[in-house]
Amino acid sequence: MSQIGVTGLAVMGANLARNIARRGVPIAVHNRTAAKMNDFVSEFGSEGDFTGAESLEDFVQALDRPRRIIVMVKAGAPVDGVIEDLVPLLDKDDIIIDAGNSHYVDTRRREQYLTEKGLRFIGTGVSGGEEGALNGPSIMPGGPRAAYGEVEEIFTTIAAQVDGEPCCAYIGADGAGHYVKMVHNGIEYADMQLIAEAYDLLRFGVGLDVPTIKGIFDEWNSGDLESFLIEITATVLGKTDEATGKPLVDVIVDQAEQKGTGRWTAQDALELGVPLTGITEAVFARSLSALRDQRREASGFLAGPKPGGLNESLVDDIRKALYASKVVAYAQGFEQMAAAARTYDWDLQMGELAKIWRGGCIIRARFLNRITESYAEKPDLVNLLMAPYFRDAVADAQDAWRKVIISAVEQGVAVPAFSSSLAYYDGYRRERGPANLIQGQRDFFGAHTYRRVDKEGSFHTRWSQDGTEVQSD
Ligand code: NBP
Repeated sequence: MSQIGVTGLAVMGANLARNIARRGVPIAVHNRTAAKMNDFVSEFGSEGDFTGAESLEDFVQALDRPRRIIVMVKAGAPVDGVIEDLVPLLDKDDIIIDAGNSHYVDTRRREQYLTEKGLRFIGTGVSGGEEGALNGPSIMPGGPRAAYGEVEEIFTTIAAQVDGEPCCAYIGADGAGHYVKMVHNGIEYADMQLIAEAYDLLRFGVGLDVPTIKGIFDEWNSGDLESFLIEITATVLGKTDEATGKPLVDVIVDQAEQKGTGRWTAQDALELGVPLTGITEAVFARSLSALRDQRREASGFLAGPKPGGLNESLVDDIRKALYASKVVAYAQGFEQMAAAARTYDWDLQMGELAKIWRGGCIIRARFLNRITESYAEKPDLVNLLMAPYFRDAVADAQDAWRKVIISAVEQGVAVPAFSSSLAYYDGYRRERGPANLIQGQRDFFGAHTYRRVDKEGSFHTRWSQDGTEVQSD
């Protein structure tokens, strides 16, 4: 009998199944299109104890009870379809694990539905792409804690390991795991956009060639910015296109696609009222990149400075600007998770989250240790920028950060994530901002009332009458 099963053998499910089998865990495998399962078993069957099942019935029968079934199919309706097909075949307390990129709202709904049916549901985020799934991903499981206890050993064994600790920890009830994975992906969007802006400035502001920029990213990867994304940026920049002999980046179309997790993160930030500017700008930047035909036309129509001529001394300032903006993107992402924890009643352990992102996942970075340390020092930290380490890091970087943004604006190089991060920083550190004026305007046209700094209560000025102020409660 198999200890666990995986249904859905596209790239992620196949690699996760191989990862599990390679750790000596007997595993059953299934795919809607049976031929894919048969091909999989022929190719990788020697890597472990696989039981291939052509039907869902055979798959379920091959599993020890309580059954543990990982569903790794396309997010959305296919997950519901697989759940519907599985439910009549399962027994009380069996566990369905949705390890795809499901929206946390769907996960909450599915968990409630399956609980009513006497089944248990774990919605788990899995990060690290195909390579991570095979060699050790970062795993973010949510659902009933007792159910997690039944998969913990397998999950922690297959997860990436950093300093002897698995990059897997129980996140919280119902949709918490998928929520945290969603924000992880949002941070990934911001991180990628910031790196792209740095590249753009180096390339078209400073005027460096691609091999030189590759070298700069290699160098940055040995300092505070050390991370998977900086590392692969250097690798991508170092790749030459065989057909043309040009750097591969120069023949790749400049339209970034998206599968939706960044957009979900931004949408939820709007719902929660969290100022998630960095991630949201990154989503919008991808949307703008998609307008390729319009951009092509506008490039010959709209006026602006021609980029170029920035001094090479700006290179290190760009590194500092990237670091400071990245701190802001993480601060905002963590702020959003804290707001979600309050709203959805999850006991999220912020330091633990940073810890399980240190390995396996796309945003793995040296920097994450600092986040874990900051939360260890102050578990109720309201914002990462208020941690002494990050306060000092941003203070050190801020002159360079401002200089880079000023130069970018002068040169006409769009740096939406750099500049929105700085705007957030400047807004956050203001004791008194300009929203008093907005309240005055709202009271003028809609009698929405305002509060005063010197008295309790709500007030309204009779703007279009005698101009006197009245207290409304
Ligand atoms: P895909 O997202 O491309 O999904 C393909 C799989 O879904 C195949 O096994 C396919 O079966 C199955 N499937 C579909 Br489509 N509709 C189905 C249905 N109605 N009933 C049953 N099975 C159905 O696979 P993936 O790229 O491996 O990703 C799997 C999950 O992991 C997704 O949620 C994805 O967002 C997430 N994820 C992906 C990555 C990554 O790097 N790719 C990283 C992290 C998370 P078939 O063979 O019969 O068509």
